[in-house]
Formats: sequence, C-alpha cells, structure tokens
Amino acid sequence: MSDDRLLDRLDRLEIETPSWGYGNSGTRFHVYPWPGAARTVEERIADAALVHRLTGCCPRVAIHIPWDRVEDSVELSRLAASEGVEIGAVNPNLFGEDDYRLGSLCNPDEAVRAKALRHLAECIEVARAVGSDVISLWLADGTSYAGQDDLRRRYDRLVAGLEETYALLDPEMTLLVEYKFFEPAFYSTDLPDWGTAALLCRRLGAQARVLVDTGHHPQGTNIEQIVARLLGEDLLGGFHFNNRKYADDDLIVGSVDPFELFRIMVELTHGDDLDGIALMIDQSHNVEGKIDAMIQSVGNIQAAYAKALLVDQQRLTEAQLTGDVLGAHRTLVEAYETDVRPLLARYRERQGLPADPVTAFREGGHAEQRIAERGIASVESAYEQG
Ligand code: RM4
Ligand code: MN
Ligand code: MN
Repeated sequence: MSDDRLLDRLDRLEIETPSWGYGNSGTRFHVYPWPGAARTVEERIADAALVHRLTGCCPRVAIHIPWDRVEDSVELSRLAASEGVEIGAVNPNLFGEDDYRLGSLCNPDEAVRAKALRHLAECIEVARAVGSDVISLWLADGTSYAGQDDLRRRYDRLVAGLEETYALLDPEMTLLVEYKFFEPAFYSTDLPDWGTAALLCRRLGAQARVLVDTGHHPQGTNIEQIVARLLGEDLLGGFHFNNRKYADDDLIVGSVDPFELFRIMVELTHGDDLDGIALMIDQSHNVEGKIDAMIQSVGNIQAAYAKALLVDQQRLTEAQLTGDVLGAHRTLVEAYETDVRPLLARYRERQGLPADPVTAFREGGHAEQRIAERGIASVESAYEQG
C-alpha cells in the first residue's frame, strides 16, 4: 500500500474514549485518588476533548448513565460541541442498585425487570437528546449457585426485555450487546459469550450488533477468530478495547499483548473501511494517570492498525493457498515487526499534531493546570465503578 493511502486510512481511524476512564476508579480493595482527576461529567468531557486535541482521532466520548446523568442532556451535547467533541455511545447501568441483586432484565421479580426496562428507555431518550445513535449494553446478570434460578427462564426474560428495548430504537440507532463469560456472577452469566450475543442480535434485527470487549474472554481465547466470524456474519458492532493479563483488568490497550491487538486489526483491515464498527476504549486506570494512559492506548491502537495495513495481502494469500505455512506466518509477522513510528509521526505532522502526544500532555502543563483547578479529588467524590 502506498504511503499516501496508508496515511488516508489512518486519517479515517476514529477511536471513542470513555468518560469513566477519566475519573477516579479503583480495585475491589481501594481507590487511589489521582491528582487532578476529573470529578464531574463536565470535567470528564473536557479531558476527552484534550485527548482528541492531542491525538486528532478521538472525536467522541462515551457516557454512562447514571454516572454522567445531567438535568438537561441537550445542554451536555452543547457543552461537548463547545469542547470540540461529540457524545458517543450511551451506556446504561443495570448493576449499580440494590434492586439488581438477582439481576436486571433476567431478574425473577417482574417489578425489577420493569425498572430495568425503564432505565433502558431513559438511556434511549438520552441518546436522542445528545445526538448519539449507539446504546451500548452490558448486563451484570447471572447466578452464583447452581439451582439459584432457572437458566431457560432467565434467557426468556432476557429475550423479552431486549425485544421491548429494541422496539424503542430510532431507525438510525444501534444496540450494542456486550458479553462477558465471568463476573460478577460466578456460576452463570446471562450473556456469557459471543455466540449468545449473536443469537440475541439475530433475533432482534439488523440494528442489534455484538460488542467485543477484549478483556471478557476465558484465558487463551482466539479473539481475532471471533472477530472474523462476527464480520463474516455481519454482526460485529464494535469493541471495548483494553488489555488484560488474568481477568477483566481494563489495562492500557496493547500493554500486555500487542500482538493480539495486531491480529485483531488484521481481521478488521481486510475490508476497506471500518464503517459501522465502533472502536471504543473501555479502561479503568487505578495506579497510573488517566489522560496520558488514554493517549497511550490510542497510540497503540493506531500502531497496531498501521501494522495491519502493512500486511502484504497478496503474498499472504498466495502462501495460504499453496500450503506454505511458514511463508504465510512470516508474511504476517513481517508486518508486525515493522517499525511504524516514522509513519505515525508523518501522519501527525500532516495533521499538525504533536509528534508524541503522551509527551505533549506531560510537558504541556495540562496535569498541573488540572491539579490547580480540581485539586486531588477525594475518594468520596470518585464516582463508583461497578
Ligand atoms: C463491564 C463492562 C462494561 C462496563 C462495566 C463497568 O465489565 O466492560 O462495558 O461498562 O464493566
Ligand atoms: Mn466493556
Ligand atoms: Mn469489562
């Protein structure tokens, strides 16, 4: 691929960052407040906007309701616009209330299910008001003990709840269905895998699509194969990028396994563009900073994407078709081993962006300014993560 074409493809790569990645969050054991971390939705949007200014490729910020709930959602989208970003996916929260102890849409109690449905309807309203067309749903529903509830009835409740929600979508809206095989329910989760998510999306219709969170699989899962399968079935809606070592660690994208990220990108770059696939980050920074960690993730996604574009597809296909196993593998690895830093530097130069956005953040006085304005947010003001 010519350099110009590579740069054009990089130009079109857009990454959405999450509002919840900018505030204080912790492990199950403690929240370590970060100096100058965002305390309010306004501050979270301001931080997302800064990431966009420094990287040029993060024009949207995902929000979480109720963490980012405001009186006037239209006003929120205006605020975002004045900062130079848009509101992206609206993420409902069906796990942060006492009523949801036994689940939300799958809860045996009809009143709780109705409450969950009302929340989903509210999130669709918020999306309408902020001009977003993505509802991104993850459920914490499941059971912790065998026999606790009837697995088939729970699935029926899930289908019914999602059908009711789907019917409320405007035609241009997409419902992203996120799966996770473990946590917080230890025996069964109601949406455990991509297969269940795909079955549900098939039942719901073309506006429902599967969201792949890279931290939500059993160890060793071949995620790129899931991506290939969903692409082939036209069911892939988007990603929550992060990285993990053991569980849903929500670490900086590409920090543990950059080769896995590259392999996912290879599947994504088969087609000519990423139309209709939301590339979102879902991270939680517990011991590191927030904004520079987000920028680092963005850079890692760009690097993996650029490397994937460098795969010599013709040579790869030839090797595959002639049974040249090692030749095919070497073709892939050759692209992975290419140093794309000069290419990314050219891309940023062309855009008038800093050559190294992490350093630009660290040396630009942004952290100091935030500490002066916001102080060290107290743990109490840190919004609670599920
Ligand atoms: C889940 C999942 C969701 C996120 C919640 C807080 O594990 O990744 O996307 O909204 O955590
Ligand atoms: Mn996620
Ligand atoms: Mn997660």
